[in-house]
Amino acid sequence: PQTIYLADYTPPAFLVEQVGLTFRLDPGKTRVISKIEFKPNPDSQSGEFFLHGENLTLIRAAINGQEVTPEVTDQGLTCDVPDGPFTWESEVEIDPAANTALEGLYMSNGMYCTQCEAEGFRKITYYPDRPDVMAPFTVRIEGPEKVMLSNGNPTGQGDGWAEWHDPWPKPAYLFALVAGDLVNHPDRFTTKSGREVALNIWVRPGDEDKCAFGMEALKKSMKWDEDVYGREYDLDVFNIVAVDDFNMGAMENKGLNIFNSSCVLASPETSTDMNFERIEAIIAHEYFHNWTGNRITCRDWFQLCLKEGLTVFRDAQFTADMRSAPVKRISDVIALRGRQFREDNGPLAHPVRPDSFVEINNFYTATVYEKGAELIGMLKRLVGDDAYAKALDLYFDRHDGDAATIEDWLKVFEDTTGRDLGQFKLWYEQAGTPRLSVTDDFKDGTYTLYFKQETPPTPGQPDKAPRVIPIAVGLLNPNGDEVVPTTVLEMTEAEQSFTFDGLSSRPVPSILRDFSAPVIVQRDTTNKERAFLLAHDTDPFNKWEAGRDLARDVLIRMVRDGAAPDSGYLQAMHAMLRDDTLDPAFRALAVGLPSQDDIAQRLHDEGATPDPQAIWEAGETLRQTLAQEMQDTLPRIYAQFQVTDPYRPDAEQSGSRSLANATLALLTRLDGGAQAQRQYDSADNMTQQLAAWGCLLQAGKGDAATAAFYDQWRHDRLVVDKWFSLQIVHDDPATAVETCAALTNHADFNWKNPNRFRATLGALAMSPAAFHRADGAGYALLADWLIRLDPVNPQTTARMCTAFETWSRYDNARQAHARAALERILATPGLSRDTNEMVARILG
Ligand code: B3K
Ligand code: ZN
Repeated sequence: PQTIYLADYTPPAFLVEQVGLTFRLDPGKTRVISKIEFKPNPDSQSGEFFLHGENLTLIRAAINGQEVTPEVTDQGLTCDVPDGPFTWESEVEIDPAANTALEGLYMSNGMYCTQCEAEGFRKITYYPDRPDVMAPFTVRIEGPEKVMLSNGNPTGQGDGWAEWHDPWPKPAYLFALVAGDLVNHPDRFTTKSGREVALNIWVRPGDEDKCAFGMEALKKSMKWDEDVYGREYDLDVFNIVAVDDFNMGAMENKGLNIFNSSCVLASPETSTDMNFERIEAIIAHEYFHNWTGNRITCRDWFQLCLKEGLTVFRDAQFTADMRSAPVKRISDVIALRGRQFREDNGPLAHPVRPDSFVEINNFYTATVYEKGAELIGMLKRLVGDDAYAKALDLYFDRHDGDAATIEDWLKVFEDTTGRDLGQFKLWYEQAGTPRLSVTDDFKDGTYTLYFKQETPPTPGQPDKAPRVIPIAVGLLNPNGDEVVPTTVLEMTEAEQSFTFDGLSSRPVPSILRDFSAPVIVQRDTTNKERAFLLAHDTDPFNKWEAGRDLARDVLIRMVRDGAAPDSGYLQAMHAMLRDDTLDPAFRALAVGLPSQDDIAQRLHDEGATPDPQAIWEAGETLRQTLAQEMQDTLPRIYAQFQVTDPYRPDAEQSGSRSLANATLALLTRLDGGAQAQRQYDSADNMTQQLAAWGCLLQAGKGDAATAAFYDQWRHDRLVVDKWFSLQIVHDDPATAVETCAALTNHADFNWKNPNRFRATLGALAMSPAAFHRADGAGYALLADWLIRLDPVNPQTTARMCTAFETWSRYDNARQAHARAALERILATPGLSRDTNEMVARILG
């Protein structure tokens, strides 16, 4: 397979003025007729006319009305073309029904649907399928379907046809078409300048009652982007479609967002509070792409973080505004550590802006998305809120209609602030998570913080230059008062110190407040100091972080030294849980433990070989001990945070439920599941029902609820996904592999549906002690299924290979099992480019 390099970028030889497409829909034989106005690109020297095309049957091609016979390969076609502008026409046949890869035009439950990002449009027709070729599209769809949608505004429809026109020039990856027997949930929005926009969520008949929440989220997003970024919607309609078979969460096609049904359909009975929050965030994310991604797109796929990092940052700001900012920040950092730090510290580490790839679909990663968003947050912190707002205005002004680069992005900040962002750019170019070690010193009223930054080598990047790191710091008096409020220290050297004068006593530092940079802080400190910060820090993030550090330290001592759970930690947690001045959602987060994966990574960093089973057991023991420590408090908190009002998925109610359910999980360790069973029996919403069932499973008392849950929900595919996944996640790691294997034999295990596959095999991959079982059974089962799925759906297969990315942390026997599984995948004849690249990188 060929490697593509950022350094090899050249501008397109031809630009497109207009695209006209006609689709004659037929499941096995869809005809796509294109008429495209090309003109030579004055910025290109090449002159070669090349159109991408894959799995297309070319019926006919013409230039300026004259039939031509292009040279066709399995990648595309070339053809002699006249000087100057010309009209290209082609007719191709494609087979949507056979398209199980879910890329290009495919079918899901009898409905036609497209997914073109990153390079799926070339499976629909011959086209320069690259994001720097932007054009207005006119689309005609012919077929018997009741509803036929494409991008832009509707321009006409009749018996068996519909026409759409999208006036905004767009790259082909934003093209979309949907056709099927769909029903809509309609609404309206009036933009700030008075444009009336018709809004619709399109779903399969029967799902109409699950659209209201998504619609509210859409309207809030539209309003928020006007208020906060001054960005208004620019078409007369905005359509969202829910589809069951989808490789990822959702897609921001211009005016026609397509969603995995799990990321838009919601009802209190079938969706948890977390589902609601995620749906709101994803709807916002895709909507925000209209400006950051669509109006301003990426020059090439190396610039993916230009749209994704910025849009994740914007959706996080939105959620923080709609809900609780500290809770959102803490949850995001938990996710960042769980997925991005893990990636950044393993064989798949790559820069936020990669400089090469084999298959671009393999780079829709936590690094591009979540670390990409962290970089925007750092930039904002460095230049300040006002300069950030000005820079964004300039970005939208200067680059509207462009296919832009990270250089363009940084330049608007440089032009706004006069700052040189050369060093900041390293964050886009260097992979790896910097380690920030901190020591301090107090003398004659002066407190000094010494910082040292170091980034471990990552694949292809042995040496790293120091980066600019915004370190938000506050200082507390020993009595708990804040003596120095949050100050951003700007570290630019490999080693650097900062002083604070005029202090009467040695302060306690609160470092990296609000998680001001995606780094790992290393500091020798005491659990006494951590408990002090947990009690007194004014920064909610660091308050939570202090508890997390404590828990991590306790767990590591338990695993490494066989120590007993530390009583200081237990008391601090107990005090925190009882503190009614604290937000319940915060308390629920604070009482949680660091992930097993996090502990494994820390042990590995210390040079130890982590034992996944021992880590799991330590977590169990610690939870049991916490439950005993808090046994008098748990029933009170559980009762206090029962919600009696009608269900609302807002921050307030979901915060109460999350604390009550965190308490229930601990209570279950004391009462063997009695309370959980009562909650299960009386639950009238999925949050309560699922939490209770999870507790019962954990306690080994789940059998009756497992059967009842299935009977109740077997008709609802999204709930059945939960049914598959929870049985594995809450199983004993000794048997979870067998549970997973048995579920793959269940009649409802439709493995070609990505949601169901992820609910089952993905659940195993997310359970470290089970997946990394000493006998290699977890590795073998996943490898079996990845080998089976690869020819059907390479994208989902490749993505799930990341389960193996930590394999080299473990002992020799486990490594040998993992290597055998990976080599078995790699040796599969006809393995996709996607999976081949992933496994080869993981093996290193
Ligand atoms: N841009 C899409 C992701 C496309 C993934 C292609 N393999 C969704 C999003 O980030 O909003
Ligand atoms: Zn996105």
